[in-house]
Amino acid sequence: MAEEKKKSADPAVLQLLAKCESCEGLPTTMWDRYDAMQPQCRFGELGVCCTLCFQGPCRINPTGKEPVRGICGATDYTIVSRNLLRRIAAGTAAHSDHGRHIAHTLHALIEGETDAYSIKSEDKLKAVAKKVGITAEGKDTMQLAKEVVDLALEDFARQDENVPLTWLKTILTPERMEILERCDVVPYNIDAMVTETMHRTTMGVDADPVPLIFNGVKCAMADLAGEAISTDLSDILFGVPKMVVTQTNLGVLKEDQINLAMHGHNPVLSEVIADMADEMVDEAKAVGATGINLVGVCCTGNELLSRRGIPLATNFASQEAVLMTGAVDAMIVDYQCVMPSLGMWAQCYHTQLISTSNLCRQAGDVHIEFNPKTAKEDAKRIIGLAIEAYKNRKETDIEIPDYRETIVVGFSLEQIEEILRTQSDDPYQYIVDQLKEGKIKGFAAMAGCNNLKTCQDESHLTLAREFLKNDIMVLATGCAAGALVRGGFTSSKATQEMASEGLKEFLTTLGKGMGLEDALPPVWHMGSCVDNSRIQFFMTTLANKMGVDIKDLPIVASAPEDMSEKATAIGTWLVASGWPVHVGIFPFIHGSPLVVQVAELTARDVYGGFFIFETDPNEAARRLSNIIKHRRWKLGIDADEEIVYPTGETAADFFEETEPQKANTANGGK
Ligand code: NFS
Ligand code: SF4
Repeated sequence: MAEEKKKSADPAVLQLLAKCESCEGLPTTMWDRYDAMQPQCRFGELGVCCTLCFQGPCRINPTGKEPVRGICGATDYTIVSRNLLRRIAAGTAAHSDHGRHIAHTLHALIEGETDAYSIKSEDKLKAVAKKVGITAEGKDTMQLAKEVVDLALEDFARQDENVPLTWLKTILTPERMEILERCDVVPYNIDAMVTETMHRTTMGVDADPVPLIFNGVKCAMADLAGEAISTDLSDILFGVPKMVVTQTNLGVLKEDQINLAMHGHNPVLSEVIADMADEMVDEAKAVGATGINLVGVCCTGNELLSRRGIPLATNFASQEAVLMTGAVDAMIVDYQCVMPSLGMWAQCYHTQLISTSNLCRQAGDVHIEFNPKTAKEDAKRIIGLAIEAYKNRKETDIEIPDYRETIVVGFSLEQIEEILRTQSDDPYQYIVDQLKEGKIKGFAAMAGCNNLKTCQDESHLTLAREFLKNDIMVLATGCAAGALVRGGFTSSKATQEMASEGLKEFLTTLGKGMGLEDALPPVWHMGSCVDNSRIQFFMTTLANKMGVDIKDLPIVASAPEDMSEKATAIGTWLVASGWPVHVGIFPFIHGSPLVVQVAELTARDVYGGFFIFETDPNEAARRLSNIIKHRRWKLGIDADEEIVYPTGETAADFFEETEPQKANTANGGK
């Protein structure tokens, strides 16, 4: 019998899954449902199933036998690229709608319609204003904020197709802007890009994969702008993350306190809940609890973790496990990556599942519609429900796995610059010098989700371990960051145990510079998924310093456990910005050799960035590390003898006997 596949790298999750297996009458877990779903549809997996019109579903035979066209005549590349584009549009819609909601909240504050918020970072407001070309002189804070938010909202409303998105221009090198202009992929309006993508891909519009894919890139660039708006405005409203020591994993739930788990993506409500919780401690005590314990899940969790040091309970795949502890009095969800199964798990316990956005209702939820104008009252009602629910807790249900990791997080770009300034007045020159000296060989941005096609978190941990061995600094966001904090990668102990000599020296110097006894962690948690814009801004600034473009920097990106459409949008703008991007789960495009070729090869000729589809994390780490070598060699930093190709393959790869192309067998299937 085949050995049972390991479900998670996190022992806390394994403990709860084992508890559930031994219990009668509990609902299924995501792992059960994954198994029940096997074998999954090969047509869907290859992206060759079309349901764009009701003549379908049509599916193309990937072996080249009939049918090679859908009923309307669409071939594999048309179907695959249309499906791909719709995923990019969905991801863009999600990120940018999130940005818009923050903008509306800021707007409500400026108009005096809410007392729940304030401008927490005037410095950031000024910095953002400067970045987008607004002068601060002679303007009071609210006036300046109004001009910034109006300009942000204009990126959703502009009708002049010749004016690029303001937030896009600020985050790309001049050379990159030119490349994008040459390819005609500079968006002027975020919403219009989503609309155009949906229009172009509707039945009987674009059938040519080339303009289709370029349109996908254009839409993804709008996604980048939407993310940058989200990050910038959130920092203005809620403060810029600073280094903070805190804890993570399911052991952060407390048996003697009211546990509120905040899940989703948008910090507008969770920030107010965090403000209000202090005011309600007496009410919590009145029902016998010793206090109110806030924890985060997924990216709302990452936002709270970065700005307030509120412990992160877990990441995407184990969101059900948070409820399985039986210790959560209320789970509050805003939107995105909220599994529809949460309702049935909440119903097994005393847990209140509280939805707060009319975009994201759940079966079995209590719905408290969040509104910036009534945010404080909304937050209090929510906490009140949790306190009520606590009375119904059953001691026998409770099992909080005793796993807690102490972590250092909060690496906003502003924080990173402050750290580097302890060594030099010119923080970016300092990085350049360190790269040249070889203390650090490059940077790996690790992002993206969990995906049950692989053991939870395992690929994230493997890749990070390999990067750190090779003097490559890791910058992490989203559920990749969630995996790495729980996996013990964000402490000075991790630096001692896992970092190469050069990296260790670099991090120890910086730690000392900050007046710490120990080294900084070797993985810098930079925030939620929209905060990938922080990483992009970092690298654009570094490239400008060096007088090169992102395509020249010794940097790579990896989403080893990608799951969401949002990850597809991010991967696409990264590639179009010049990043090599590894993806560990095949994104439903391998039914069209042409689309795969565009993603892996043509993209490199056009943008300098490209995708690597590789399910084996060790192999991915090898190629990504090689790409960093290659780029260093091209920059003239290292004159290595070994020939490494831009895609990370070495000469040996082409001569050794290799396994048959994995690309033809998506996710190891047949
Ligand atoms: Ni990103 Fe965050 Fe996690 Fe993936 Fe979902 S929570 S926005 S999409 S699963 S990283
Ligand atoms: Fe089939 Fe064409 Fe309709 Fe798609 S658009 S379902 S390929 S007929």
